[in-house]
Amino acid sequence: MTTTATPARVKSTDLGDGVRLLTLDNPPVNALGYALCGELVPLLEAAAQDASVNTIVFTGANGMFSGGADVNDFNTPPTADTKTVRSVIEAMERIDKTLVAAIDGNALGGGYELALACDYRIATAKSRVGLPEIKLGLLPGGGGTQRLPRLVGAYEALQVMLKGDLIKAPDALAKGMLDEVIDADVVAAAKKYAGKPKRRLSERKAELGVANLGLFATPFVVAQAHMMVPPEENGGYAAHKLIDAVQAAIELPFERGWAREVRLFMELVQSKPSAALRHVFFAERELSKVPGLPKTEPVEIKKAAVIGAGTMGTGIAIVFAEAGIPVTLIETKDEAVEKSREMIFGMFKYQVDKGRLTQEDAWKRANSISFETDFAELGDVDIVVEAVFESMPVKKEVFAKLDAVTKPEAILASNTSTLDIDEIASATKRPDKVLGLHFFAPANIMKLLEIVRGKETSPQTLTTGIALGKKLRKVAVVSGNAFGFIGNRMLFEYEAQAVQLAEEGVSLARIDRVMKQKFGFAMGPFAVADLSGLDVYHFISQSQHGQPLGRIPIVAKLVEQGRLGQKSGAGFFKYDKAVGKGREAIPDPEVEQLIAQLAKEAGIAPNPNVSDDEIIARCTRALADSGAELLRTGIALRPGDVDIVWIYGYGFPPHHGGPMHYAAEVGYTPHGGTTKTETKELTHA
Ligand code: T1G
Repeated sequence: MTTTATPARVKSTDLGDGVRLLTLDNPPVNALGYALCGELVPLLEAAAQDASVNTIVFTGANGMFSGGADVNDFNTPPTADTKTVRSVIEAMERIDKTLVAAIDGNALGGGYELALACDYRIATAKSRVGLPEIKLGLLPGGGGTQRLPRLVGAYEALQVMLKGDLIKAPDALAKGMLDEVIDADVVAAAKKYAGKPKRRLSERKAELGVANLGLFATPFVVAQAHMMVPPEENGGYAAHKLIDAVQAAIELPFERGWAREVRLFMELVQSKPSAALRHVFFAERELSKVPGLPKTEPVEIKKAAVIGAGTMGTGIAIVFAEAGIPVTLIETKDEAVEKSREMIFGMFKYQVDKGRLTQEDAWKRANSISFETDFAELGDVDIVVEAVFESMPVKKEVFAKLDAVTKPEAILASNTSTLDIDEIASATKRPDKVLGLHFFAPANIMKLLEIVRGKETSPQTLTTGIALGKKLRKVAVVSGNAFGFIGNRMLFEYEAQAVQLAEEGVSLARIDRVMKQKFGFAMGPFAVADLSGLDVYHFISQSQHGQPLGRIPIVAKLVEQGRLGQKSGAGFFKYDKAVGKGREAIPDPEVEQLIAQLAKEAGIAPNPNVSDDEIIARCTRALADSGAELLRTGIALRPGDVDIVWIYGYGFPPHHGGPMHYAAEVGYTPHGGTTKTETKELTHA
């Protein structure tokens, strides 16, 4: 039986003049997995023994240097003889020859740590370097916490590693993270360093890198850093360990600092926050894989249109413009057009002020948004996104008109957040070209996009929606067509549970404080309700045969009193323009009394002394039960999809991994559902 040998993951070639080139070749990102490291260490040892070699150059194939260690490996702890990134870097440290990193593409995590173990680092201008391990709940475990402070100073190193950003080569050069940035063949440029003197960072002392504060420098900088990051139990676990590792780089000899890094890394890699963040990393990359979706080419979107220049419609138009897709905004009311123009130019001016866009690019993008009043102008657009009032008759009228004026292959999308895509599609002769594109407000800021597949949405239309989501730089999740799709369906259950706790006598402020400060949500449930608008909840419960949020009609009562939330100055909480610009939630005794009275009338037994943990359990179980129902009915494809919706759309703390991951982590099995990874064909409830 012929065994096909696995292609080598590291290619070794001699460039002459004593230079050996080692090329990392492990598509798609040259991840430094155990297997690759197992090939690399012997090649390093061979080069070290080879008297004809005086310099080793490292580079990467596949347009990439290396995306770092293979994140999959962290679930299988290495055995004594497994070769890891650390083994590679220790082998490099022992080599008494010149080591040069020739970077073309991304050099991240262990990839950049490999470069740090070299004597010289050269990169092409398009390359990016960085140590993003913090985003996985880890710290650089290949010597990065010890070498980077020795290269750029501890203060700068902390900024780089605590943010975990990918740094463009010119900026990295300015920081001292690279020695040269070129726009030519980086391996040829690296050859020029052949035979140059060794200069290992492990032999240097780490400077603090801030204005000399004398004796108090290190304790002061370390204490400052600890204060700047969230508490360990609330998303800051890895950050505090990272700071400890950098403190060791300042205070201890290299070998002892390295040993401390190894110990702290092992703690983190086995931690729940890191398991959660690694789950999020892979779940996000699964989103675009729809089981059973036939492979088709997406339709090219060269021109778009948005119907309705309200806040959402304008935000959506901005998203298209930022992706370089010209867009026509259809709006009949002059004052709406004026407001929309202001929002557009204000947004692009902000980008220029923040240095994210040049004046010229901002001008080009802003002017790629045109305004029209007549649908007749839409004859050549490739996609239309409808963003008009949330009313089925209004939407069906718009879709009928679009069906008549746009070219037959144009895709017609609705931004509806709750209405039935199939019914909307029935207003057209092209239901195969209709889908939902549910943006989250503000559309040009929020990353989440729900792509809602109707019964007759064709594979090509869905594939185009997914490709468009990527182009618009959104985190796009495919949903089946049912009330509330994924996010809002679960939000309804979550808010209902919060209301039930309030009915039992737990104060709104305490519920919000527990879910925000203790559990880590960006906002508490009642602040969220006030932000979205209680009239929206009231409208939804009316459209669900009047089912109130919770067991008492508190929302209906508040809406009756005109308490619509932040936008009306009062909702579950009060808001005062003089306090926090009218966005700070102020408890209102009137509301607490109204809830108590309604609960008494409904005969609900008071239970005000429920513990914080019980509040967290009840609210997170409501999410998991609802998510499991969406998985069981095929509205959501995978538990990871549900997790991503809630992290990106509703501020669920990423270090808890999302509602489904968190339920599995605490051992809660949702009613009638599952948290296991079961991918299903999308169905249509
Ligand atoms: N390990 C395993 N798989 C990875 C990977 C990694 N590090 N990076 C990417 N992939 C997979 C990804 O799952 C996807 O798989 C495919 O590659 C394309 O990825 C010891 C401990 C490099 C900027 O955090 O930021 O080093 O879906 O869609 O948009 O100190 O991937 O095709 O099956 O993201 O072009 C630190 C993580 C690791 C970088 C490319 N490194 N990766 O972006 O492609 S820990 C990171 C990225 C570490 C050491 C420590 C991005 C990218 P599939 P993609 P992309």
